[in-house]
Amino acid sequence: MNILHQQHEDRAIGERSSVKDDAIQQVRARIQQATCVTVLTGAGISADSGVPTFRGPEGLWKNFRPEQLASSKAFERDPQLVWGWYNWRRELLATKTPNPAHFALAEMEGHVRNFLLITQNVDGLHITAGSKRVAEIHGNIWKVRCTVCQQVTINREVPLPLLPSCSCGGLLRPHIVWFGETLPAQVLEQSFNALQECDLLLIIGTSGLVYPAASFAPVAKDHGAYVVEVNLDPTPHSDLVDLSIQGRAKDIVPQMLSGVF
Ligand code: BJW
Ligand code: ZN
Repeated sequence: MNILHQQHEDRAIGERSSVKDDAIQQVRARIQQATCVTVLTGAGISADSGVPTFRGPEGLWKNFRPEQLASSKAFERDPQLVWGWYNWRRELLATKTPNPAHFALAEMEGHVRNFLLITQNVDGLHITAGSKRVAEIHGNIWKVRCTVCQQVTINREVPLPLLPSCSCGGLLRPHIVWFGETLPAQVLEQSFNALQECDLLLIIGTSGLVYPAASFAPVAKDHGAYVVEVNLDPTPHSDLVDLSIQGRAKDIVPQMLSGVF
């Protein structure tokens, strides 16, 4: 019991700064030893750039019901309503820039031989920050897809017409994975390969509630990876991971990488 308690204490590293410094030092050592690193990010990393998260007191789902806006049924029922919501988000995102956590991860990929950044975020901020080895598993808000010919194109027009159309005449939709839709097979395969091969998995700013990303921590752990979580709050994965560091991504992530390379 004592050992379990101690392990729990070790994992749940909160505001005690010397303990947190030790934890960050441990992560630095793990990064230095690792030849294969995988990173999973969620809305929390972009929260530090002023992008709203989905859940929580200020989250998008507080004011909008996911099934009304983020499902193919909702789009079939009322595409103008759905495009209105995406136009609002595109307008907001057009004003946002990457923060030090995005930049630190972009720098990290240049120093690790096998590296993959898996992101659930659709905001494109990792790519703006310079990350190249990125798997955007839920799509990208700056891409549109034709519902008829399926062609995907980059489109940064803000706002788009409420019923935007493709050159073939078909209705365009956001190139985003909605609830009940499957993730693109190629990025999913790439992600599972990286999770199974990595020595170190860093999980940053996700509530760990949405599948299949919610299964990534157990998959990596089962394949022998050392798993570190960075989040403002405890998550359903906090007891599973090797190290759970509580704090803001923009502060913790650059500290984890500082002086390592
Ligand atoms: C900070 C911070 C700071 C804040 N620093 N940290 C198995 C079991 C049960 C259900 C399912 C299952 N398999 C599939 C499902 C159904 C469904 C699902 O998971 N439902 C759950 C809700 C239960 N999954 C799907 O439908 C997926 N499709 C699929 O699996 O297909 C096959 C299939 C279908 C149906 C049945 C079975 C199989 C598709 C999921 C697509 C999710 N899409 C969304 C919306 C896109 C719309 C859009 O953006 O326009 O993607 S949902 C939303 O949640 C968005 C996010 O990417 C995703 C994850 O959210 P995230 O990133 O974790 O954000 P938050 O807000 O939840 O958390 C933020 C965190 O940051 C918090 O922890 C904060 O504490 C922290 N934080 N500030 C550090 N500064
Ligand atoms: Zn088309």
